[in-house]
Amino acid sequence: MCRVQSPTELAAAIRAGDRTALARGITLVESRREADVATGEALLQALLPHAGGAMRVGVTGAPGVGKSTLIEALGVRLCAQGRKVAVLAVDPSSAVTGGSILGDKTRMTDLSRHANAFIRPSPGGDTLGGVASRTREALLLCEAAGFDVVLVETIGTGQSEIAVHGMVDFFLVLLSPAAGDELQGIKRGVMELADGVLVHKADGDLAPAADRAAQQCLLAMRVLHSGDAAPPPVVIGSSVSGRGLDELWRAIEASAAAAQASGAFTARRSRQAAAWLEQTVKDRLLAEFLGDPQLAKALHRAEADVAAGRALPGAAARAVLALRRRG
Ligand SMILES: Nc1nc2c(ncn2[C@@H]2O[C@H](COP(=O)(O)OP(=O)(O)OP(=O)(O)O)[C@@H](O)[C@H]2O)c(=O)[nH]1
Ligand SMILES: [Mg+2]
Repeated sequence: MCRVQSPTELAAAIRAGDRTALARGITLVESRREADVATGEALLQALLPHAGGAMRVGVTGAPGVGKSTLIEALGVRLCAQGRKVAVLAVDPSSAVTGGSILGDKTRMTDLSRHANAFIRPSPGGDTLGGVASRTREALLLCEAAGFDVVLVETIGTGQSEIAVHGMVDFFLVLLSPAAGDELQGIKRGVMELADGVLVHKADGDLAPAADRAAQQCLLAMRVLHSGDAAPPPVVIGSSVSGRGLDELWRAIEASAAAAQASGAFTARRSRQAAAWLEQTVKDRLLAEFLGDPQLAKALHRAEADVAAGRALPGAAARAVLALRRRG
């Protein structure tokens, strides 16, 4: 039986650790139905004072590098230590299909069975901005529900990495053992964002290559962070053998402790909140703009003119925006 709950009742149930209420709350804030938007915002407002208490860790890396496997292995360890672990994902492809990646959920079977774990696949959305925004809100809800670790997996590459970096306290980049040979090819931007690197799959035949890759990565990180007191940690590990996983978590905690002591932790979260506000304003302005059929048509026409070389982008943009002011 599903009774209709007010945002206050739902907030209380979420804070009391009711998983069904948490899942329902996340569905509510993910919803784009007109009727749900105000209720979702009221729920977030009620829970915001109780959010913020988790260690937020983003996990990124090339497809197949083992992000989901690591999250599961790390998650199971943390749960066994009595931590409450939530797993979220940012999947830009779900923005296109409107669906969500369930493969990760089915793969994290051990973790999903654990009483201390909560796994939520990526929300659907119109844009990456929409998906990222909903994941942030889900993250806040998980914190209010008492989860003390939130692990966020980036699915796919590119923009989702930036989006996840903008919502976590520690951004972990996974490299494959073959990365030693390919380090040049790895996007410098992602390595610059890294708060730490795990050279993954360091087991069996891959172990020697992983050691070499870690050496090269360490050198690269020293160059990238030559102005910093210390370069981000580079750990060698395997989610299959468990090698390096405790070391990895200790490195993450040490980094968070240092950032907390220096004030960088709070400053980063403040910056992220401000950037989120700005992004939301931009997204809503654009949605509002494109929601007007006449403006959308004018924009399409302008795009065709610019593409065909009949108009200059700056002048065409000004002309389209002028229509909005008149309207
Ligand atoms: N040898 C070895 N294989 C691993 C390890 N971790 C993951 N794998 C394997 O690597 C493959 C990909 O693992 P996933 O965890 O799905 O990788 P992912 O990065 O989440 O992949 P996408 O989400 O599709 O980008 C699977 O076949 C895993 O079994 C590891 O530590 N050692
Ligand atoms: Mg995965």
